[in-house]
Parts: sequence; structure tokens; C-alpha cells
Amino acid sequence: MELAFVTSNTGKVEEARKYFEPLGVRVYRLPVAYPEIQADTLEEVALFGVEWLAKKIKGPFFLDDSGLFVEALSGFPGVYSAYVYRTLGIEGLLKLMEGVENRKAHFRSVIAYWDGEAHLFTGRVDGEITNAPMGTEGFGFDPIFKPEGFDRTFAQMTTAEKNTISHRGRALRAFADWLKENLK
Ligand code: ITT
Repeated sequence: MELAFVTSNTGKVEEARKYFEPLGVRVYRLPVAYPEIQADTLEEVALFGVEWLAKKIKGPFFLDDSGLFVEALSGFPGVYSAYVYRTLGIEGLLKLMEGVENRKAHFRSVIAYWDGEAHLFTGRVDGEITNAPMGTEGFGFDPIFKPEGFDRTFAQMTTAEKNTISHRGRALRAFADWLKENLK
């Protein structure tokens, strides 16, 4: 089986490939741009995205909308994570957190699969923002996110290890379980 992943982010593709490879599913990237609306939740952004893309793409596909939610910043950057990553970057986020004691944060990922209708799968991982970047693996905010129960950041883990605990890994698991049940 093959699955089309609509994203500009090759890091996300790598994680989905690693996840699905042992299940005999090949993931390939469809580089189609779509509007990311301003909304309060990742679910709304993802749903608008698949419904918009469904008018342009033939056949099933999925996308992933994700974000980093920092407790001390009232959930910022959250749905604005891509914009904040592009503009402030990791260093900018660390600056915002200077002197902040509560480092708690979580990542959420919403996968939206379109097969004539939309199906949403979500995952979350809790952790904290480090004081400085650590590691070179992964992408995005990985070097400053340390998942609960680990003394390493996501950027200090392999893709396979990150997948076992990450927001995206969990959403991918829910998606894969659903596919197993529904593609019999
Ligand atoms: P798309 O084309 O798939 O939208 P994107 O990178 O713009 O790619 P999002 O709109 O979902 O992705 O924005 C999420 C941002 O949050 C993204 O820029 C990353 O910097 C960050 N992010 C999401 N998942 C992450 C992860 O697993 N590790 C580190 N940073 C992550």
C-alpha cells in the first residue's frame, strides 16, 4: 500500500516513513501547498486543509498539523508554531522563556486523512523546554524539547525512538490502527 503525505516538511515525512515501513506501507511526499487558516485549534486548521486539498487531489492523502504549546506562555506558539519557528526560531523562543521557571510544554499533532471524507487522529507528548538547544537529529523545535521521563531532547534521539513517544508517533499509531480496521 502507498500513502500520499501532503507536507512541505521532510522531517515529518521521514517520521511517517519510519513508522509505516515495517507495516509494508510506503509513504511518499506530495508537495502541494495549502492554506493554513488562523483558527483556535489544530483540528480546525487540519480539517480546512484536507477539505481544501480534496478539491485538487485525486485519491486518498493525509496531512499533519502540529504545534508546541508552552504552559508559561498560555499555550503559545500552539497553532502559530510554524510562523514562530520561521520568524523567532529556537533562539527567539528561548529568549521568551528567559528567567521563566515553569518550563512545561507539550506537542500535539493532528493527522487528517482524506478518503472521500475526513478522519482525524491525534497525539500528544508532555515535556519541558530546555535552557539551551541540545542535539542535531530531527527538525523544528526538537533541540529544545525534552519529553517527560527522558534526560535527552528529541534532537538527541533517533527517528524510531522519537516515534515511540512523540505526538506524531502517537497520531501515526492511531492512524495505522484505523487503517488496519478499515482497509480489510
Ligand atoms: P506542513 O507543510 O506540513 O504544514 P510545517 O513545518 O509548516 O509543515 P506545521 O504547519 O504543522 O508544519 O507547523 C508546525 C511547526 O511546529 C513546525 O514548523 C515545526 O517547527 C514545529 N513542529 C511540529 N512537529 C514537530 C516535531 O515533531 N518536532 C519539532 N518541531 C515540530
